[in-house]
Amino acid sequence: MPANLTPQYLAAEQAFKEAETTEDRIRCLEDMFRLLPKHKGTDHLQGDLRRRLSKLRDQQQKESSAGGKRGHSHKVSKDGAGQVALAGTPNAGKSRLVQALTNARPEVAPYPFTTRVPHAAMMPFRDTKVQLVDMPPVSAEHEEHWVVDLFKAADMVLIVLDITTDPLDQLEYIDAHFRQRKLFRGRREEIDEHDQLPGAVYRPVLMACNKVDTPADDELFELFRELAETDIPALPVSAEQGRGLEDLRQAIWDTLRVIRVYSKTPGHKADITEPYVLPAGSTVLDLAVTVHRELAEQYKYARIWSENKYDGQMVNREEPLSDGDIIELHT
Ligand SMILES: Nc1nc2c(ncn2[C@@H]2O[C@H](COP(=O)(O)OP(=O)(O)OP(=O)(O)O)[C@@H](O)[C@H]2O)c(=O)[nH]1
Ligand SMILES: [Mg+2]
Repeated sequence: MPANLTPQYLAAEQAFKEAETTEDRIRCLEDMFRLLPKHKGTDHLQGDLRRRLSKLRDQQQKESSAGGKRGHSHKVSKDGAGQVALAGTPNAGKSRLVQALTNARPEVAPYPFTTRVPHAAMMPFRDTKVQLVDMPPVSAEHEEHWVVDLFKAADMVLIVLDITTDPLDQLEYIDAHFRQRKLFRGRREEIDEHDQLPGAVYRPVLMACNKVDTPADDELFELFRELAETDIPALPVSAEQGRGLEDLRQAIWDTLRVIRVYSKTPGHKADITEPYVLPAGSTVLDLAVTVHRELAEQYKYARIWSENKYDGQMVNREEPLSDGDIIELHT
C-alpha cells in the first residue's frame, strides 16, 4: 500500500531537516508523527519516527544534564492549574506585575534587563493556584535559546505592555520576535490543518496594558485599543496601584480553559478544598483517570452535583463536566 503522504506531512519533514536545535527537531518529528496517515502502508515509517523521537529525547536529556551546548538552560516545571509565561519588552513592568499578583518578590528596577532568569510564582485564584513565570525581556539582545523554548512550553503567554511608551511598537516587536521563532498565537485545535505551519507552536495569548495609573493613562489605553488591530484581548492594569488585577486574574483563568472538579467518596461529604483541575470539555471518565487509574478501570457509575443542573443524579462516563461540579465515583 502506498504511504500517501500529505503536503502537510512533507512540509513538516522539510522543517525537520531545517531545524537547528534538538527541541525544534523533536517538535517537528512530533508534527510528522501526528500528520502521518496511520495505516498498514505507513507501519514501517511510524516505527522509524518513534525510534528517531526516542533517540532525540535521550539526547535532549543528556544535553540538559550537561548544562546544554549553548550555555545555561532553564526549565520551569509546571505547577498548579496552568503555567503562564510573561512576555514584554524591557521595563514594561512584568516583575512588578508578578509581585502584585502573587506573594513573590522578584527584583523590580527602574532600568531595563533586570530579570535574567525565569522566576516562577503561584497566583492564588479561588481555591486553586495558577503558576506565573516572570521572564527576561523579549529582546534580540542577550537572547538565549531557552527563553523562547520556555514560552513554547507554557500553557499561555501573557503579554505585558507599558502603556506610556509606544505600546503599539512593543506589541509589533513582540509579535515579530515570536513569529520568527515559530511561536504563534492561537490554539492548534482551532486552526485549520492546512493553515498550520510546520514546526510551529500555537499558544493562547492575553494582553495586560500596564502602568495605567491615571485618567490620562486611561485615554492612552483607549487609543491603543482603537489603533491596535489585533484580536488579542487587552486589559488595562496598574501593577503599582493594584488596578485591574481582579479582572486580569479572571481573564487569565478563562484563557487557560480549565475547570475545577471535586471528587466525593460515597457516604462522605465532598472535599471542597482541593479541586482537580481538568481541561474544559473533560468528562466523568477523564476525572476518574485523573483520580486513579484503577478507579477508572473498576468504574461503574457516578453521581453528580452541579450548580443548577444536577443534585446527585446518576450520569454515564461520557457526561461533560463543568467548573465547580462535585462527582461521586462508584466502583
Ligand atoms: N507608574 C508605574 N510604574 C510601574 C508600574 N509597574 C512597574 N512600574 C515600574 O517600571 C519599572 C520596571 O519594572 P519591572 O517590573 O522591573 O519591569 P520588567 O518588565 O520586569 O523589566 P525587565 O526585567 O528589565 O524586563 C520599575 O521602575 C517599576 O517600578 C505601574 O503600574 N505604574
Ligand atoms: Mg523583570
